[in-house]
Order: sequence, then C-alpha cells, then structure tokens
Amino acid sequence: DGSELTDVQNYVHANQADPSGEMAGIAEGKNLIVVTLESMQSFAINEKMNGQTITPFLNELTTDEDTIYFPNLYHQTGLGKTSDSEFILENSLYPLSGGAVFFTHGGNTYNSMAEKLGGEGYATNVQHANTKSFWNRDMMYESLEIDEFLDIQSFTVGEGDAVNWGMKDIPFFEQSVAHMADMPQPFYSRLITLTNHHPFTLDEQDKLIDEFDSNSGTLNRYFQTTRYLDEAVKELFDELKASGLYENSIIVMYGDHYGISENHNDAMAQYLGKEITPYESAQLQRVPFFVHIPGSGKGHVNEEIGGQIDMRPTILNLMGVETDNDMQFGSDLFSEEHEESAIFRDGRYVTKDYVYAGNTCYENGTGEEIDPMLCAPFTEQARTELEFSEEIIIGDLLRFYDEETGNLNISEQ
Ligand code: GP9
Ligand code: MN
Repeated sequence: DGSELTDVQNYVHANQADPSGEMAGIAEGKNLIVVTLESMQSFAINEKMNGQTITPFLNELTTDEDTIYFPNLYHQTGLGKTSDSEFILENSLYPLSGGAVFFTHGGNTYNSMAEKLGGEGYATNVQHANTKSFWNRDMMYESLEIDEFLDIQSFTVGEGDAVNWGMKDIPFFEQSVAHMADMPQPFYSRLITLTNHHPFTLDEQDKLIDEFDSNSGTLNRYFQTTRYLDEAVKELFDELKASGLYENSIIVMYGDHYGISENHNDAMAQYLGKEITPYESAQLQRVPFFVHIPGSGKGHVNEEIGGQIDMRPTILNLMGVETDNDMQFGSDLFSEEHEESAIFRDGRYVTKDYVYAGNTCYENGTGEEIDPMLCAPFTEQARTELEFSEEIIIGDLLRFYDEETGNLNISEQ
C-alpha cells in the first residue's frame, strides 16, 4: 500500500547532498540538449591507437573553457543497455538486476527529468533513428512524460546515409538540429546515436583512422567507429552554431555503457599494455560525461568519482530546478557534499579508496588486493541502495509520492 516507501524516503533523505550554490541555475532558461554517446568508454578519450588520435574533437573539449569533463563517471546499466542509461538519466534510479525496466515497468509512475522540465515550460522530445518500439521506448516515453518521440519515421535516410544498425550519426545530427530549430524554446531534446554500436562496421569513406591489430575484430573496429562518433559530435556543434541555437543551449553528453565486453580482455590487454584484472575491468566501466555551457567560462576537468545516477541532479541544478524532495539516488557532482562513489548494477562499486570487484577488495589507485573487511561496510550499503531502488520500481511506489511536498499519499491505491 505504499508504506514501504517510508524507509526508502528516509534513506534517500539521509544520503542527499545539498546541490552546489555556485553552479545553481547557471543554465536556467537555456535549451538543454543531451546526447547519448553510444558505447563510448572513457579509455579512448585523450589516447592514441597506433599513433592516431581516437577522439580529437572530444579531446579538445576536455580543455575547453566552457566544458566540464568528468573522467571518473561510471556507467550503471544492466541488461537494458542504452535504455537503462536513459532510465538512470531521467530518474536517478538504478535499473533492474534482471531484465530491462523499459520493458518490465514501462507503465509505472515516474518523476522524470523531462516531466520536471516540462513543468518549467520546456518542450521535450527524444530523437533516435530507430523504430519506436525498440526497447519499448514508445510506451516508456509516455510514462516519462516526454512530449514527442521522433523515431526513424521523422528522418530521411538518403543514399549512403545508413550503415550497421541504420542511419549514420552525421546525417542524424544534421536532421536533429533541423528538428530542434522547429521546436518552441526553451526545449529539452535528447539525441541517441547509433553508429558506434556492435559490430562496429563502417563504410570505407567513414573510416578516419586505421583498425587496431589485435585478435579481436570487435576491438579493432571499435576505434574506427569511436573516431566516427567523435567526428559526428564535431558536426553537431557546427550545425548548432550555424542554426543559431548554440548560444542559448547547454550540451550534455554521456557514454551509455561499455562497447567492449570482457570477452575481449586479451585484445584489450594488448592495447592497454596491462593485464585486465577484475580491478582493471571495473575501471574500464568509466564512460565520458561532458557538460558544455557556452559562454560560461566554467570549463575544467572534474575528477570527482560518480555514476550515471548523478547526471539528473547535476543537470537539474544547472537548470535552476530544485530536486530537494525528489526520490533520487544520485546527487549533484558539483556539490561539496557529493560522496565519491559509483555502485554498479551488478554489485561492484568504486569509492575514493576502494574498488570492489570479483568478490575482492582492492585499493583504488594501486589496484592492490587489500583486507576484505575494509570494503565490508560499503558492500552492505551498496546492497541496501540497490534494494531500495528496486523496491520503488517493483512496487511502482512513486504512485504514492508527492514530490512537491515530500508527502506520502498512502491512501491512494
Ligand atoms: C537501439 C540503440 C542501441 O535503438 O539504442 O541499443 P543497445 O543495444 O546499445 O541497448
Ligand atoms: Mn547502447
């Protein structure tokens, strides 16, 4: 009947960090553009492969005066892959331990970022060049109160514009910006890319660097499709500037999940020049997170350890939207009080001091195996947190919650 929510609310409240005052509202009233960087992992940023730069444009952004780059943000997705990352972004809840929440709980009550911004007068949409029903997006987006879903039917796939799973990212971005130009402002538009997806195939003319030379064709090609995605992002920025939308928008980009699974550890070890232990494997779950605020001068590399659940509170604080009463498990990455940690969906976690993976406690930084007792308290907290989040989803508990007041409406059935 919703009474389970009391414990969850107490936990969420006790663990909340006050958002940063310095960053509060610095993007208020601006358009919000969020880009999902398919399969992009942080290990490729500011690195080379056989002497060739993998992500030249994103590398530039890491030192740009208007860009904050987070190198230590971890993905927290499970079986729902891209859709899990969307779920985390919109709700600051963990996805499920089994199955994709977009499929299993697509009809629940949520309090999404889109709903919050909609309440502030924002027009909201998602743009993605795939069929509507993939990952049950069409259903879930209704529950997330996203006004409009521009799927493949809203895009024109010209000759040579498709590869791998479908429309290439460059023509996709060109048309997405045209769609944005038609939206009433301010808007929140979310763009989901597709080209940098397993099996990472490209047309010859889009291969801007060589393949790698390991025994894994997957990893070898991954460098090329990542390079292509970087080029597409550069194109997106150019298009936004040409359309006049750039100055009045903030652009947030995040990697959704790993592209290279543990099946390719030998090849990955060859590239990184070190053995892929469970410790290294956990470190490879880092995905890039960029916050680009034109004209802000706020650019820096922010080493804070965090997870995808921190994206919603971080973004909404920048947008000047309060989340004090929201049932969110993350917190503002710019907050002094933000706790440096990331709990993975499978129970692994990273804190400032420890990495827990493969049932082993490691020292963060050195990767040395240490006394498991040191990790024990946090292992327990990680389990509790994942359980509370799961309870909300399984019980559809946000039905009983009024985030305006923070009151529980236990009477409502
Ligand atoms: C499909 C795209 C890729 O529309 O988002 O999904 P993934 O396989 O990465 O979850
Ligand atoms: Mn994906």
